[in-house]
Amino acid sequence: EDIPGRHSYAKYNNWDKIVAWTEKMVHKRPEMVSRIKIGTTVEDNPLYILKVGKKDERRKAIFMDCGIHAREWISPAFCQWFVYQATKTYGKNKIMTKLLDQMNFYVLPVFNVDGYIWSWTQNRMWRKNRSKNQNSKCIGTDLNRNFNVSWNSSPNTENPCKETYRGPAPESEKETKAVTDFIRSHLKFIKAYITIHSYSQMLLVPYGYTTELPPNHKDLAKIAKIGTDALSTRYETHYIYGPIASTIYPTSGSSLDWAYNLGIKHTFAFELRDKGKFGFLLPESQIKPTCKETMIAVKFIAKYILKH
Ligand code: ING
Ligand code: ZN
Repeated sequence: EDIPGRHSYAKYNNWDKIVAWTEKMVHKRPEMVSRIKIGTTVEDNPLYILKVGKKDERRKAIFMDCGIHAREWISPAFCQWFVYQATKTYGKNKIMTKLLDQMNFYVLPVFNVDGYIWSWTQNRMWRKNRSKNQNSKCIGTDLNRNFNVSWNSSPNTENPCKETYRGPAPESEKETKAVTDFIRSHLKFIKAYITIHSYSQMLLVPYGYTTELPPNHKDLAKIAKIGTDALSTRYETHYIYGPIASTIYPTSGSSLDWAYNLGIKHTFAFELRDKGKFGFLLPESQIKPTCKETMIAVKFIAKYILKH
């Protein structure tokens, strides 16, 4: 598995390797995995979703995205691991078999493809996408401030030179638009939205743009508690959980709040390892343990969605 130059789940893979990997996954399991091109980026790279599940589209589904922020490399690594483990353990693991027999997973392994490439080739700490801004030399919009939910309400989102620039309008970015169009057109079936970030070891629920709590807050908190407890059983990794605004910081225009207000009643944002020792530069030796523990929590959420 771990051959120099080749795709590996124990390593960070560049965009070309991830594209080749998507083809391989479809090729290996055509009855379970299909690749959907949902759009293209500013720099004309393809945005691919892998659909994992039976051919039937008309069943409960979970949408999960990784890599909305370029430098959070552990995030795409988790989406790759998830697809691999799902296909590998189907028919062997009782829970995974049940999940894939009854629901679909739409997995977007890299949301911010241009930014991810930039982080690999030019600036490891890049966060935003790579779109040009009018009347500014600064590049990029923070895709996680570009969603149409209280879009213009928080500080540091107006200035194109800030890391958290919201863009010129809600859904101004091709990447955001591709994802929101896809989710809107599959809304009837999408019962949960999961977005993977790093770092901080948190499981976040709505809202970020207000300290008010959503109607089903108690439910969400219960799922987050059991999910993080389950996650910690593997390596004793400690997670905290709670609403974005009070647990990490207030945000506007995030994908999580947008998906929730669109009507997806179960939305979760993971902030994976670590708590700052390595931060975005999480060593490759931690990829597998991080993926294994996160898988436990994601499977728990999926099981809950299937039951309710
Ligand atoms: N943190 C997230 C950010 O966009 C977050 C926190 C997650 C906010 C989900 C809103 C919704 O700032 C990182 N590390 O990107
Ligand atoms: Zn992030």
